[in-house]
Amino acid sequence: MDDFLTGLPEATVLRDPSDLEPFLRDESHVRGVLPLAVVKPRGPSALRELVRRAKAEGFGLVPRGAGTGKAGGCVPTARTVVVDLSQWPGDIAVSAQDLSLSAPASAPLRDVKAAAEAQGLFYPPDPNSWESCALGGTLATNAGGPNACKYGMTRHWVLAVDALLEDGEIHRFGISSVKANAGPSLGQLLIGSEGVFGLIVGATLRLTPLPREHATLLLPVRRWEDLLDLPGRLCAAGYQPSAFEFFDPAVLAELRAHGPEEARRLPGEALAILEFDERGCTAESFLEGLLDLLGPMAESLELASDERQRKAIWAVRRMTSAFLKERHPGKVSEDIVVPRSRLRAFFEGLGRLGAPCVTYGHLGDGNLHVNLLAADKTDPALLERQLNGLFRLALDLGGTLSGEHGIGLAKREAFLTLSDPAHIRALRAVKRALDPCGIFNPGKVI
Ligand code: 2HG
Ligand code: ZN
Repeated sequence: MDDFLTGLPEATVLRDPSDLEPFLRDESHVRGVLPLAVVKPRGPSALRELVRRAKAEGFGLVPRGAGTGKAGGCVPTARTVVVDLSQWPGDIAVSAQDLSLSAPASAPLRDVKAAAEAQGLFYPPDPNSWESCALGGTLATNAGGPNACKYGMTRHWVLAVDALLEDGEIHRFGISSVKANAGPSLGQLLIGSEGVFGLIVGATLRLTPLPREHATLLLPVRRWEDLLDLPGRLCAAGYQPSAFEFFDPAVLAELRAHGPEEARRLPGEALAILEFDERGCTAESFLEGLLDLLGPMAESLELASDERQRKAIWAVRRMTSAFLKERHPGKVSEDIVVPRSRLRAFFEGLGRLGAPCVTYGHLGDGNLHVNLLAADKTDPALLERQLNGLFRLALDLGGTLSGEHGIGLAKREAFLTLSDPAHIRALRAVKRALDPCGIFNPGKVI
């Protein structure tokens, strides 16, 4: 077993425990165990050999992008090798004619978005980590962000997937067109599978013309409950914000008291950030219609007057997760979803649950980051009850326990316990069919 990785072609292999240490974590609260090794493949022969040796020696393969995941999907479990795809080769190529972009898993998401923009095109998925994450990680986790409330999740922007399967070869699922209907989509099955069916090494993505206008609004409110019906009311009136974020009073107060300079000026008891990006959204007529709809809430509305202001608003929103983590290192952050029509019922239920928590996030699509700030100081059995109560509440309201971060290790127990058993049986049957030797990301999700 000692030399099970000797002579691996086209790969860098790390074995020294001090080199392995940084791979034990992602950006969740979960910590993995020391892997047998970290392998950085640079070509198909490395993957072919890894699969062969994983089967022969009985170790698992844990995919890793930039390690910015929020559910522990890429942290190593027992007897695994981390497959760090950061050196996987390939270029980013845009086809303006096909409105598509192909890129390797190693491509930074920020470069993918920039390559599209350079041609006047837009790749909307925008997880909070978009400036530091790798495309591969966003595909494996089906990442989402503020723009999901208009544009949907990563999976809605993937035309084709290149993935390593258990035969040791890379296969392509999908084509460079939105119309492809030859049987059920294995590509879509792989997106968001967190590497349990195979490893995604690249993809062809769908693009759309780049929005040329943005209306970015700060909407402070005196009674924060007033925000809760607004996402639904906007939609029902034909408005579709490209982002609708919010801070509850506790998060806003903490940002204002201890956050960066720009956060200290934030108004309101609670605050929403609303953004529109359709043509004409900066025209007076559009804004007047919106003011009408907002009624008295519009009194203290602030419109970002230029791109600098818009960026400053987003900078505060984007740093909120890291800011709270720094102030409350032992916190646990969740990302439940409820349909936007059930937001009010959700917060009523959350109050009844009595778990000490603060909330911010993607109000526009009902995806809420409920943070238990003192999780590390809470009795583990009580914490588990609080989290299960939160998940059950979301499920009872027709929602789910993860909107964008995935299941990984962090939510595995809850996912297995709270899901329809038929769902888990079906997923496990697929797992057995695609990964009969159990080499792909063992111990995760299912
Ligand atoms: C965000 O929306 C991210 O800021 C991170 O999804 C959320 O850390 C979190 O809870
Ligand atoms: Zn989020």
